[in-house]
Amino acid sequence: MTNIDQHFEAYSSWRQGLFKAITDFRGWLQGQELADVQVDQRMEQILSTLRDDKLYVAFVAEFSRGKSELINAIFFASFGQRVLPSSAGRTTMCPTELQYDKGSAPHIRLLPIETRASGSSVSELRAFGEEWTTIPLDIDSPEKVAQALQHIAEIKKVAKDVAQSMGLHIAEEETQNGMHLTDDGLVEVPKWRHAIINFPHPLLEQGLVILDTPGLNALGTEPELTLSLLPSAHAVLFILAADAGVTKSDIQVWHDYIANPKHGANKGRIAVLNKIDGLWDELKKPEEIEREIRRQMEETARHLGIDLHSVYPVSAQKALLAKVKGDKKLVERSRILDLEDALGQEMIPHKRDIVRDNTEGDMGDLIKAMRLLITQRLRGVHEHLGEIGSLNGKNQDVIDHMMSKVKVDKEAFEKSLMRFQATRSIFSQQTNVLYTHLNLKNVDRLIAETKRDMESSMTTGGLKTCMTNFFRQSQATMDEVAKQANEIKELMEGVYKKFQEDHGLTNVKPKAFSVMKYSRELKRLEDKHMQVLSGMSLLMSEQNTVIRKFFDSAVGKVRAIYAMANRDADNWLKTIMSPMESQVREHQIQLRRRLESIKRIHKASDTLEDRLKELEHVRDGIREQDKALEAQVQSITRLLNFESTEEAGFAGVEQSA
Ligand SMILES: Nc1nc2c(ncn2[C@@H]2O[C@H](COP(=O)(O)OP(=O)(O)OP(=O)(O)O)[C@@H](O)[C@H]2O)c(=O)[nH]1
Ligand SMILES: [Mg+2]
Repeated sequence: MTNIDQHFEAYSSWRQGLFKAITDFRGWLQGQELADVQVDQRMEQILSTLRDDKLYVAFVAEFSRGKSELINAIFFASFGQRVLPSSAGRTTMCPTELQYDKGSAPHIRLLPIETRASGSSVSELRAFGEEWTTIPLDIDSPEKVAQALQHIAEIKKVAKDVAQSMGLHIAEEETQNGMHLTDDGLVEVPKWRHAIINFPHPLLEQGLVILDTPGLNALGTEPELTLSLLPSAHAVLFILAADAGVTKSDIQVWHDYIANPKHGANKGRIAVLNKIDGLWDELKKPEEIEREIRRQMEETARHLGIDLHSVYPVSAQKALLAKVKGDKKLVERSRILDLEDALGQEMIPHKRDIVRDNTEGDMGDLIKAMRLLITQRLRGVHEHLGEIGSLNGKNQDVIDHMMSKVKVDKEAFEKSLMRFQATRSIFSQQTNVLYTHLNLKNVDRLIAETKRDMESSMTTGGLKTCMTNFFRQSQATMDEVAKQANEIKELMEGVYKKFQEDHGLTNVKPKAFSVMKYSRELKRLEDKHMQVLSGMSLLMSEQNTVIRKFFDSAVGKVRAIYAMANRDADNWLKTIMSPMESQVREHQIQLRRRLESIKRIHKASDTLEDRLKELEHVRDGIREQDKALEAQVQSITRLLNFESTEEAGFAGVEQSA
């Protein structure tokens, strides 16, 4: 087991424990008839997010720094040989995702570069199998696997205008970034745009997704990668090579795609100084070599503006060799284990916190609703008990009187119910307004307008204004959404309050709908784009590329933000009504029960004692339920606070370390 495996296992067992606890809770709620359809649906949602939970780790660098070799060394040494192609010069020609879906046989899927011309993004094309070339992988033969994966390195020659129509940047000179020209006047371009490898591997099976990227040349050409895949990765490894030193273009990649200048803290970002074996000069003393490594680490840290301890010196090549040969000394000398440990420590807690926060929020709502329901039931029984108890020794007249009182209560409640139904129609009118703001059609209209304006804009400044406007309007719509959501909340607050006053229902405050998350995401996108643009001095011929990039990435993301807001608003609207509805339903049942009891006593078909006993029995049952609920909640809360697994997980790591 490697260090990564241990971190991952601790995380996986935590996640599985949580999954089991929530599944048990769900079963219990069903058994107790505490869960209605809506509660059950929400539990299912929470569970399914926990189930197909993915963890992304990306490898980014200039070409030939050893990204692919490092992936081989960290994750695929047990395969006994190099899995991903790694060689001098530009090797990986397209972004490559390694993952494992047990549902399909091992294979590699390749998206032809020509699909760039269609204007569809990679994420849009994921769902269209016929666009991809799929090649099965024969896992029993490492040679055949390595051979099949050579496709990632394939290039092809196309005419200049074809390359341009695909939005690829052509380098005029050998030293420039971009696609190279050949002697016959053609352009060498990657054959594939994106690759997805379905590969059986224990970590991949548990939800790890590894992203290998080509050097900067291609990075710059697929904006989806830099603006969507990388920012959402739970860990990004940035690789430098000791033989090349820190070059200008390394620094550029770091600043443009990885470092987060705003927040200073580069959470989940790790810098690797690879190829330290190049410094293992046999004629030098170990201290001298160590000093040289340290000097390079310091230089790296200084150039990247990070802490010295955040730079991990390794030799990917020697690590792979050592692991394959089982050479412990060399594994140690390659320093790969320190890096693996750091990777585990950066990425897994980061991911775990995200999962915890989401689950905690969703479960918190559910638990609150369940507690409320039990409190209400308990109070109902107490009132009922009091009422029956007071009948003791009373004559028929008093009982008659009481019965008519309950009847009056019931009628009053039914009238309120009618009012409640009327509010529902106002509620649905208001929600329609909310949905109109969030309608994707409006976003699409804004997108079309922006595109038109950008295309007719003649200057870099003009483009900037168009982009700023686009983001400003997207933000303004979010503000409208916030206003409308607040109105709905106030409406519901009024309804809740009236019910409480009239019928003594429990005090429930409807939750607010916050758009902060989306606004922040919009702002982040805006900053990112403005930053990219500000670093450019554009020639007219490059403007089209910028527009394309913008539409490929930012616009798709804004659309996705809106889609997410739509879904969340949908959930919110459901939750805002449901506590009220379940309370009303409960109250109705209780009123019916009270009436029934008194009726029976009135008709002398039941004795008072029998009735009291029965109610006490019901009350005790609810108390038991309450206790059981708290026990379940406690075990879930403990898991969410990492209490039990934290101990188990880290003890495990320490023992074997
Ligand atoms: N000496 C030495 N060479 C290494 C090491 N890691 C990688 N290399 C070599 O460096 C070259 C580039 O490695 P790759 O893994 O292809 O680099 P990459 O970053 O994936 O490059 P692209 O795919 O072109 O972006 C290959 O010839 C590797 O054998 C190392 O630790 N030491
Ligand atoms: Mg590579």
